[in-house]
Amino acid sequence: MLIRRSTDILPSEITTESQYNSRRDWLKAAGAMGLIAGLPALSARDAQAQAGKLAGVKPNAAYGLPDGEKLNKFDELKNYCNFYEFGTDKTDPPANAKSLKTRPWTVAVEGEVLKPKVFDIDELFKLAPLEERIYRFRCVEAWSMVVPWVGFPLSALINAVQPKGNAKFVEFVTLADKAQMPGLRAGVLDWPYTEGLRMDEAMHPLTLLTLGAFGEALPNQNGAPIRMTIPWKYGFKGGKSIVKIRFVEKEPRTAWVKAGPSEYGFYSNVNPTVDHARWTQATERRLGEFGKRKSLMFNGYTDQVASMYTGMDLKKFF
Ligand SMILES: Nc1nc2c(c(=O)[nH]1)N[C@H]1C(S)=C(S)[C@@H](COP(=O)(O)O)O[C@H]1N2
Ligand SMILES: [Mo]
Repeated sequence: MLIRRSTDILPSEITTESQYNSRRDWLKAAGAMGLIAGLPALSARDAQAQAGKLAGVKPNAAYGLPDGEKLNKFDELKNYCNFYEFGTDKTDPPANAKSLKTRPWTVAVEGEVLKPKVFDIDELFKLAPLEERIYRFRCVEAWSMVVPWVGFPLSALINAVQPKGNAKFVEFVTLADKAQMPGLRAGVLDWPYTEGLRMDEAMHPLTLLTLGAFGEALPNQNGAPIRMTIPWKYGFKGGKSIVKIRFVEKEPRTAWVKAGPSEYGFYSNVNPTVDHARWTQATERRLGEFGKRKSLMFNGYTDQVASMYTGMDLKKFF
């Protein structure tokens, strides 16, 4: 498959998935040998050959390929999507999201903060250094992927706007534009799609304000130009195509909690011991694999996140 989408490129310029993956293998080996510090993610030659790529992305060695895992393919991320604003079938967003206009784009950051601000998307791209981080990604529907996301910790944005002491939660509001999003005609959710995190979760270093994947800006169907990735939670926590970030005192009622309070909780931590009302969460199917694998508590991120939930009954706060 082609990483670049433009039609006027020479065959010699095309970067294949396997070339991308072999570069990744090299980066992983180099990282293990301590060679990566200060190395730009792409050589000047690469940057020229791959005009669609994001410039200046550095792999964060602390979030390399998890042991025993394999990257999914960019095509799998692009072609198997949940983005109900463009339709409820997995192939609707890749077919319909072409109409999404991602420039100009602003994100209003407001609520209980000292410095509310409307950010232009291109300003956000420059707010903090862009990192590549490979995360496991687990959908509540019991499928999963391993994805190299690009972005920076949400904490960088939070620190820039200075939340007040009474800001206990962060709410993410995503675009709901009937002119661009054919799925809004269906009342499957109470639009706009909203999500939220507790403040400590939002400040957690794993919580990634996400602007790209596989070295490129996000494809429209994956939530361009800006989405959230919270790797220890089910995928639906990661709202796509965000237009507003609000700091609030009370736990926000999210779109999925409104749609099915007995099926979707606010916390939504990946938890193989708490089944969804209609199916098991003990196992999952990794895209590209046959059969099932066992799901991991907190999606494998227990060491980093469990302390945030000490003393909480995770069957009650699911
Ligand atoms: N705005 C919006 N964001 C969304 C969704 C959606 O329907 N609308 N679906 C969620 C769900 S259920 C999942 S699993 C992930 C899917 O992300 P992906 O298609 O990029 O893998 O996006 C999440 N973010
Ligand atoms: Mo999902």
